Amino acid sequence: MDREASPVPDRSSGVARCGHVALAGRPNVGKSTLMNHLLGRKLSITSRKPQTTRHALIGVLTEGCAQIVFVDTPGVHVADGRALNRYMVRQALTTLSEVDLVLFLVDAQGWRRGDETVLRRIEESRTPCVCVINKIDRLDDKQRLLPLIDRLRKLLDFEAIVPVSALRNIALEELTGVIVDGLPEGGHLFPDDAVTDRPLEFLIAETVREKATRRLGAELPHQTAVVVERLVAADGCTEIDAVLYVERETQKGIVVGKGGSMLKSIGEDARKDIERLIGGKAMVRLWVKVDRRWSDRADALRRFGYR
Ligand SMILES: Nc1nc2c(ncn2[C@@H]2O[C@H](COP(=O)(O)OP(=O)(O)OP(=O)(O)O)[C@@H](O)[C@H]2O)c(=O)[nH]1
Ligand SMILES: [Mg+2]
Repeated sequence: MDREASPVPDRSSGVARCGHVALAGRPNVGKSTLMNHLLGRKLSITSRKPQTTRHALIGVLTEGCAQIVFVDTPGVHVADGRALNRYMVRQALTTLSEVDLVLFLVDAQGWRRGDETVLRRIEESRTPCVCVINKIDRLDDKQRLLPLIDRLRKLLDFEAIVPVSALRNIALEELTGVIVDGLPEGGHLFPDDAVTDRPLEFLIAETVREKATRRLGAELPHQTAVVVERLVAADGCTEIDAVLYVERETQKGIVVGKGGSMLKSIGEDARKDIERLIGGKAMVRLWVKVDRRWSDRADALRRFGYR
């Protein structure tokens, strides 16, 4: 996705507004896709698999006087006992009370029980909330939205209810307008050319994790973490060494693939995205290591950046 593809209109005149806006919802509703498409660039990783996002990730959009600081959050789910899952849900829930506005995402296909949990937490946070009905491109009959909108109206006093398609860029301009109107007046929190608060190593590690998740789908367990061990810009090419950590030898075999073929494909997919990210050539070398039960060990979580 190119920066030029941004659906955001020019807001070069008017009152200066700035604030934090959380994207919240159950796993897989399209929070990260929506943030990327509102920003007009790929920042947060996405996949068909629920629980893709693990860290609260900031994406900054500056348009004239307005600066929106999006906070993409992990999907709120009933966490199993593992430390990683508890960390993810905590990330999402603490964000709700720290922002100026919440975008509550639901799927156009209808209300689900998982939505209820998120809604209750938003209500508790008392943060103003806009409800975004996503994936309307999947409805052949838009009339089917009406009962859902009716139901949503009764659930909470939303600032607005906006049906969109994040993936197909439908109604994103309208949504941006609604968000800007909901922001407090004030100067910008980030430099106008800022994109995120995370270092390049983080974005690269996440890109590798996305490619592994997409290539391996159901075969790859959630217990995969990626660490960039070396990042050196040399002779017009950025050299990257990264390690994928899994929890068992059998998982290692799956990620490496026959004769290393799977790992090679993941590296190739990642290289293309990384080159777009850094705007130059990259060389990506990947390794796979086993770190037993890392997703349930506090020391390992810290080492992998889950703080
Ligand atoms: N058809 C359609 N698919 C979408 C739309 N938005 C997102 N998706 C797809 O839904 C899947 C999940 O998207 P994500 O953006 O990763 O969802 P998420 O809410 O961030 O998920 P977690 O990080 O796991 O909580 C991906 O396969 C997206 O391509 C949309 O507007 N229309
Ligand atoms: Mg996500």
